[in-house]
Amino acid sequence: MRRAGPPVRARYALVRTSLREVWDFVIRNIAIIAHVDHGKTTLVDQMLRQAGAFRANQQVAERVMDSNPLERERGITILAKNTAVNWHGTKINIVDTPGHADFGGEVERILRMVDGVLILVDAAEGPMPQTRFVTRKALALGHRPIVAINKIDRADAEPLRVHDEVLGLFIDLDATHEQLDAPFLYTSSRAGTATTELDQPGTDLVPLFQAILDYVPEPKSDTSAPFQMLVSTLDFSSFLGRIAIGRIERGRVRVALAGFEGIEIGKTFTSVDHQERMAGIAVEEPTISVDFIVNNSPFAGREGKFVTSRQLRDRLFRELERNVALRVEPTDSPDTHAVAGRGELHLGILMETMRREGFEFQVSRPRVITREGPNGERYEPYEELMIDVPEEYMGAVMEKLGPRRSEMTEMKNPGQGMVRMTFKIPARGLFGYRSEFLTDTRGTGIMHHRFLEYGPWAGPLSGRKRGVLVADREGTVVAFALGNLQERAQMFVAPGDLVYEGMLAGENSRPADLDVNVTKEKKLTNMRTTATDDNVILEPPRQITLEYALEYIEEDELIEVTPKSIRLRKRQLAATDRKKAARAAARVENAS
Ligand SMILES: Nc1nc2c(ncn2[C@@H]2O[C@H](COP(=O)(O)OP(=O)(O)OP(=O)(O)O)[C@@H](O)[C@H]2O)c(=O)[nH]1
Ligand SMILES: [Mg+2]
Repeated sequence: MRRAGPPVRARYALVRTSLREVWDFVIRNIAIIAHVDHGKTTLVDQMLRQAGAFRANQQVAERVMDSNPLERERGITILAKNTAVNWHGTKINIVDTPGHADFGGEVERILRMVDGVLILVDAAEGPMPQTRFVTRKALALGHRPIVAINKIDRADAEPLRVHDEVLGLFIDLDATHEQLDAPFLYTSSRAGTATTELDQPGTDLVPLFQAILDYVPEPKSDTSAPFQMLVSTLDFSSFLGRIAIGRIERGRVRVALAGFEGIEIGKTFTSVDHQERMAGIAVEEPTISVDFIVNNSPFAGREGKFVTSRQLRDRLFRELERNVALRVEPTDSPDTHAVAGRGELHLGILMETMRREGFEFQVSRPRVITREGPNGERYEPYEELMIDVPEEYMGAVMEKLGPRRSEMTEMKNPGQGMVRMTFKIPARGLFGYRSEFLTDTRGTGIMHHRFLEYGPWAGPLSGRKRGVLVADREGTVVAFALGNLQERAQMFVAPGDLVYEGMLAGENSRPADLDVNVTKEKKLTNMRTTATDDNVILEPPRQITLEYALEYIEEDELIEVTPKSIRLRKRQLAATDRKKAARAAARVENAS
């Protein structure tokens, strides 16, 4: 897919000199990289605190760098951000990066802007798939990393084992001698301590600051040379248009630059008389795609401010200005746009942001983006899946992953009753697996996956094992009706919710879909049989989040997203239409 979009009206660029200041100063530029949740943002808090960025009595939120509301709610970093501290006269620019695999491309670009990296590895979990990815990129760029074995305060921490595993990873990734010589620190982001020797507990982060000063080279740009800057990331302002952010390799800028046409990531700005390009930055290709469709449910327009096809289209194209891994393609229908991204979280964050802005829309089931292989055959994306589970659940996991066409590539039994398994699995095979996994391991398992490579199409995969309950009419959900249904189903709706014909009301415990009346009142009689009749005890409905919904729905279903609700529905709302379609499909099947 090519990047498509309307022309940007205001083609102005402002060069942000965030990482290389105009004035001369002793500077260190460092990025903190790690697998998700290994403690990057918490460490930045402590670095800011200990370098005196806050007043002694200042109330500071935890994880200050996770400043946008979605980040705070989910407790994860979505956008890389930079901050700076002054450590005894040295200005340390710190870039906090996201650890989730969907945002790996952004980390890769950030690595081009800094002179050093701090690799954080959880002292219990050890190197995880994303640790491997960011470490590989950092080493390939020639960075000499500083390694922090973090969370050593954890009861299950095994810092020495993890130290060895990190060295093993470096060797695996063909680190140079110099890189293998990386300084190792044992840290607790939470406590704000670092030490080089495990038998001497740390008391503060001084050893970390010292390591940054000692091992991260000074930026080597030459401010008197002709100007050259590599654009590594984009931002957007409605006043300025596209904003190019990057690292100035040479020269200096005193004023904002304006009026550049068609700035893209990987392009180089130079002075006119010295036009030398720098090696470009590859922007990662999307692997999954969903349709964004104008909301045409019977409840359309009730809860959102922006609902028209025009508004939806403009909003999606505007997103392209800064969301570089995203693609938007028009389709045959003006009401539908195919939006492609790096994963369910990447697309889910866009949907969540839009609904908070007041948009209403519908989305289809995600599909993988296939490619042509070397001999013209069909290729699809494969993921590396890493699973940690207590031994007793190993069987359950393997039983489910087999039919999903996974292949185990490694199994380790590091003791303590846990098993770590690594699989190669088609991205399609993972759709809908997370919720099954959590059920199968009673919430004790941990799973992570990230894009691995394109490979030959793995063949057909079976879909959802259970059918759904479909509301057969519009109305208000009644407790009495749910009471009768819940024995054979798990509900998605609660009493008082509004439903329409074709909306999904629950999951059937059997494979078939079932049309049900969830608005059915109890027949009123003069006689009360038993007192309990009136008090149905209802199981709480299943919480449907956007990410859950994306994994859950089938091809003949849609997710209706509004600022207030997430509803699941059949594409064909009328039961009669669905029956007709099912009969037609069966005829085709019989004929073939
Ligand atoms: N025990 C312990 N927990 C920690 C430590 N550092 C961070 N945590 C916890 O780990 C969780 C994740 O911390 P974050 O700082 O958000 O991790 P992150 O690496 O920024 O995560 P992403 O940005 O989503 O990749 C939080 O619940 C922290 O409180 C530590 O040193 N010890
Ligand atoms: Mg973070």
